[in-house]
Amino acid sequence: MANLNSNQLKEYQDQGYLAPIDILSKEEVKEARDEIELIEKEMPDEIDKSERYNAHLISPKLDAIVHNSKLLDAVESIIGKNILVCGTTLFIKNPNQEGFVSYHQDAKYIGLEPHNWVTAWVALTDSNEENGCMKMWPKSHIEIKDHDEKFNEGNLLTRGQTVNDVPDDEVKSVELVAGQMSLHHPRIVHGSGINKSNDRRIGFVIQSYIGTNVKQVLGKNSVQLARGVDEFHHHEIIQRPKSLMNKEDLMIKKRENQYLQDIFYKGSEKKGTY
Ligand SMILES: O=C(O)CCC(=O)C(=O)O
Repeated sequence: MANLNSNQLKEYQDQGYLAPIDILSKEEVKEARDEIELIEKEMPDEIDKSERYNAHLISPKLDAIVHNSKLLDAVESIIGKNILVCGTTLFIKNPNQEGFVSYHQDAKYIGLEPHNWVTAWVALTDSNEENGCMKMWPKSHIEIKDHDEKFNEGNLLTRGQTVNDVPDDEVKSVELVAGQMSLHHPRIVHGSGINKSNDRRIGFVIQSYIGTNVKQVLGKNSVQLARGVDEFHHHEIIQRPKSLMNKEDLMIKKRENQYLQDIFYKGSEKKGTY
């Protein structure tokens, strides 16, 4: 068992995030990156833009990360022993691209209520100041804040959701070595800058692990059972991938990503890239 100890749990609860936590070996990182890059080569449209979501449904290596027992032990410490996975996102920043993520709170637009959920950001490359690592505003998870929707160029968020006036001197960079992860609270304000390095920055984000009591209030979301028992049956349960880029799994991913688009753009007349 690799449950969080009481100091780690306290830090997560006080600060709104916890990092770094060692999860994957170098081999596991390489296998996952290789599988992402193979999908990008063979089926580029299946893993980019509005299809960057839920790649674990077509990639056994990413699926193995989602169901990694060490990772789930840490998640269990936060949300309890019955755990569902309601989605993943690949946040990839290529060198010489202007991609950034504006400061935002996930809980503002993801539609998961109550906030008995946690997001795991798994580094498949090193992630640091130079290549645009995650930046957290500690203790900002107390309440939901106002967001502007900027739909700005280069913003990797769907609507360019932005919390203004985040105090620079309070923000902390979360530097990770490939194979480590951070865990963040649904209401923590976070964002990231552009990649100024010569390699890709790849974050595989399990967004999110939810307790079985959590509902999707903006639309529909199927889930995988990661651990324990689903006593509430709020969501349709989907299976783990049968094989890499399997036809049936590709169709399930397409359907799930359409549900997500419906959630992300609900009530919006504009549509962004993602
Ligand atoms: O990968 C990034 O830079 C941002 C990711 C993010 O916003 C998230 O995991 O919620």
